[in-house]
Amino acid sequence: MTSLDPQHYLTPRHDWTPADAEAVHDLPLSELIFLAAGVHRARFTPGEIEKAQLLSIKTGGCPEDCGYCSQSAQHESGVKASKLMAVDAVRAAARQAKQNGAQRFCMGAAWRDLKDRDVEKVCDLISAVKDEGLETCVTLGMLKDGQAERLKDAGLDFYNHNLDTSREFYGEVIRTRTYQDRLDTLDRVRKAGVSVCCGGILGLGEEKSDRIGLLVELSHISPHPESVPVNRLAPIAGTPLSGAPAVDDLDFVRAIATARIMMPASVVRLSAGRESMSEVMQAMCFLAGANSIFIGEKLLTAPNAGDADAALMSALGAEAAPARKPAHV
Ligand code: SAM
Ligand code: DTB
Ligand code: SF4
Repeated sequence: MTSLDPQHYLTPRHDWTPADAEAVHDLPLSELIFLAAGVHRARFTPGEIEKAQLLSIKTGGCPEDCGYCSQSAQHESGVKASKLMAVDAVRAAARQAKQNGAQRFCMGAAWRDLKDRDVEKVCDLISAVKDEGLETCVTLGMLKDGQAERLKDAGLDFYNHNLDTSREFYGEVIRTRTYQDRLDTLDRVRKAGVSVCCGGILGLGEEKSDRIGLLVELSHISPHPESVPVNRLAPIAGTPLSGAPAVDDLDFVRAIATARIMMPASVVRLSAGRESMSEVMQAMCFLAGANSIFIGEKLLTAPNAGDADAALMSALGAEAAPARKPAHV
């Protein structure tokens, strides 16, 4: 019998089975959201939403074949490849992000993996962003032993590396790197003492069981990722998945609520795809326990909600503040 008492879920668990997760996911929607909201308020200050700003520091020309991505050299998305940005331009973008209310600055590079020759350059970018008084995050593809330690020494707080979908569906989306490759990189990040940002994408053409499978895999990472981005596919013309059926709004809300319940201490980010969501749908996601967003006009290459967020935050009466955990847990 699935408990409807939030207390039952407050201690992070790593033994979730697909059946346990499905039982939560399939609760009547009002029970599911009420439960998720209970877990959320027990572990965080409700109404506080963390704000992160993305910047693509090296765009396009990526050798990987991720079926959703505008930056793969294997797809005709029209995104032009560019070189790694210079420190001054990144510093200026970080300063602007801070003025716009961001607490974290996330830099993404369209690389399969981090090459040793680029490590020092990326370290300089991390140090510059840190100097501006922001939390730092990078997403640079796969890491080798020793690299995460060097990034940490430069001031890195978070490393983003997503599992994207379930283990079973993964091969339909990406063929150039394995699920295990991703888990190995996440392990290196953790061992270096860098916080883990790891989530996935809904709307790739997956089944409900794949959405549940993704959440189960994330919950088996120990400790749970500190940050769990849940993206809705931003469909990009020219990519193999541009025509994938959109995930139903309420199914998306169910996934957010299930993530909140299964990973009670993690910050759950309502990530890509918000510009295609109504205010009401986003409000349901926050009620269901999402407590972080990307701000600004642009994600990496795709548009983001931008100016619409001021109205959204005001309509929600939400605080532009870090998603803080209460002291008693
Ligand atoms: N190249 C690095 C990597 O893949 O690890 C970092 C950048 S990559 C763009 C980071 C993540 O963004 C992907 O793992 C995926 O989950 C998400 N993403 C990329 N394109 C997306 C899209 N069109 N819609 C939603 N999420 C997307
Ligand atoms: C994540 O999970 N979502 C962000 C961030 N991590 C790097 C990226 C979203 C990318 C959306 C598509 C684009 O801008 O190209
Ligand atoms: Fe490359 Fe990352 Fe895009 Fe995959 S998601 S094609 S690794 S930039």
